[in-house]
Amino acid sequence: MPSSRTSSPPVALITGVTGQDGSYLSTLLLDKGYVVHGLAPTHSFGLPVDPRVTTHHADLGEGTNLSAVIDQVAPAEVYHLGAQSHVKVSFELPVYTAEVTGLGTLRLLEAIRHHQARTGRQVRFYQASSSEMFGKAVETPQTEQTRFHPRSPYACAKVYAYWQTVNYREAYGMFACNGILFNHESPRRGEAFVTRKITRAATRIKLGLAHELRLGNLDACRDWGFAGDYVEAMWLMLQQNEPDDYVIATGETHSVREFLDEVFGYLELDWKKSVVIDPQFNRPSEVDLLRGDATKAREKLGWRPKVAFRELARMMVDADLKLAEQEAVIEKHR
Ligand code: F7E
Repeated sequence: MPSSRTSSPPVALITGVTGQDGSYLSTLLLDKGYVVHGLAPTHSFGLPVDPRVTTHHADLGEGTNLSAVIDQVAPAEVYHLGAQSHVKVSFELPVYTAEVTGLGTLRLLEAIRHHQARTGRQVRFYQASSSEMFGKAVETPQTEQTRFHPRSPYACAKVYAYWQTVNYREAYGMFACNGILFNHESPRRGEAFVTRKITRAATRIKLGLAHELRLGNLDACRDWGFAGDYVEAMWLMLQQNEPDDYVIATGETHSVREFLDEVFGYLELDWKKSVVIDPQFNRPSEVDLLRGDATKAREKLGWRPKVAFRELARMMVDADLKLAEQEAVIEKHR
């Protein structure tokens, strides 16, 4: 495999290391014997980083510091996961989202291109592309061939970053891949995303710590997989002989309502008694239905999702129940 060509351990750099995917990917790479470096913005309030990861504070909004980190770390592989990744927030901060999620990718690609030119060393690049690029999807299921129709400033920024990644591959022969990942969740998912918002609230309701859950559109359908499975696909893409783009998905779609059924049902609760529909959580333009076809990843990477919808929902509930129990103890001693 390319990463183990030399006898010294391979070096990887992960942007967005404090996020859900950064956290799972750090563990995966450390377990494989990599030396892992992570990029975290100075203002990050993300997850704790594994102490074996060397963290660098650099910002995707500024190119000079990215170049300095690339030169210092000299990574064999860069996993670009950093972004302003919340779709609803991108409607409120469209320019910031374009700067970080769109231009941030270009800044990083430029830093890598110059580093390669100076040192003659190849850097393999993974771009966290998103199913949101399909947006108002022209066909279902979506594949690598499906035309993009982005429906948010976030999705537009991701389309830009996708094409820059393809362009650097074609123009400069860079080993650059797009992983078009459909929604992927876990107990480490941020609480502003709908799955985790639901599992946090439902478990708190179960223990009497909360009584209400305010949500937007319950009819939206997503192809939800487990983040731990998806980071493995990222790594596999960078171990191939040729760079390419891959859809990563489960092939199943479920509505937010179905996720509520699953979570509250598992807790033996009726969500209709607690959920309040609140228009403030609606988006100006919604993505109604996403379902991915990961045939190419299965055939070329040998990748398959291991965790199914029900198992994923239950895994998240079990973890959040423990969190809620701790909160209940603190509450009791107040
Ligand atoms: O929303 C609906 C909402 O914010 C899912 C990001 O990781 O995956 C994620 O984007 C659906 C939407 O994820 C609430 O309208 C209803 O239809 O969990 P979400 P997302 O927008 O699909 C893709 C692949 C990415 O790349 C993104 O970075 O749920 N929904 N009520 C709600 N959503 C939220 N957040 N909060 C609600 O109260």
